[in-house]
Amino acid sequence: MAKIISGKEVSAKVREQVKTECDELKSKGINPGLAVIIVGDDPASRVYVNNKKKACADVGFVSEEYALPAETTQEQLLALVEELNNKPDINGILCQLPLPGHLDETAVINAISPLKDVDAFHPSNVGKIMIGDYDFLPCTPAGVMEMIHNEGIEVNGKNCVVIGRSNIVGKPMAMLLLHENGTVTICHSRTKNLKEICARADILVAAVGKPKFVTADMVKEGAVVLDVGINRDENGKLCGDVDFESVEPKASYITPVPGGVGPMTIAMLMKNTLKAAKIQNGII
Ligand code: BQF
Repeated sequence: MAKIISGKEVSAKVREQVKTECDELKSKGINPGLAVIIVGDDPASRVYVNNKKKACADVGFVSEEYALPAETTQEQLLALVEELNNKPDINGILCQLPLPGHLDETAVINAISPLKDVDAFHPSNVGKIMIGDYDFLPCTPAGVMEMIHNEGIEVNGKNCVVIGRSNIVGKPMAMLLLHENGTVTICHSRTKNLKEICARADILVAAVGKPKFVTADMVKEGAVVLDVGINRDENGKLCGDVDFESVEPKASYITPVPGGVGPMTIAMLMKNTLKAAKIQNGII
């Protein structure tokens, strides 16, 4: 029987902390502001952007949404980013991904000022994470670490397995676990003996993007299982990368979907935006 780590609860705690600090900034005349760019009308992106705007309102940030039509050109998008880079009342900028196919995501990420890059996708921020001397952490891996810390789970010396090698989740996740002295293995679509490698993990992070990919036979008795997946199952129901029903009895800790890592991602975005406001105002 696993302890189910509630991302709802842990994220509420983080947001409460951010709100308190936001109030302090406001008393000094500083109003943290986040700009969210969304291009086109992908329904999942719309939900995510709404979640971010709501979280901003909850903690007391100003949020500005820039909803651009799907036909927006690269030049128009880059011009908006440049305008926001130069807007003093905007501390954080994020461009909701994925972008429509004709737009160059890398070019957009590179155009965002690293000081306002609250997703931590800019190569300068990615590089800082690699070294371990960073201002911003990517929100999803940071959210997973926050859950681990909140439970008092020790990473030092543990076998950590991350399934998935994306720049947004898998790679930075592995780096954060490494910084805490985990022995880290990254698995991906070409990995041989994936099941065996996963079954050796003390801490298993699933960021595959396939519904119920991680089954009980891939999980060691007493493992900590963190599910980053947001998928729809055969009935259209939201589900993770982990087959929760079968894995839960074997795990010591497990995160649910929904209500697990997802809400943490949003909370960590708030934390990054607060930090951006502090840095830009010379407070840290
Ligand atoms: C929950 C995201 C894939 C690709 C781009 C709460 C979110 C999701 C789930 C959310 C995600 C996933 C976000 C829950 C933001 C997480 O209750 O389980 C919140 O809003 N997320 C994103 O911005 O871009 C993505 C997943």
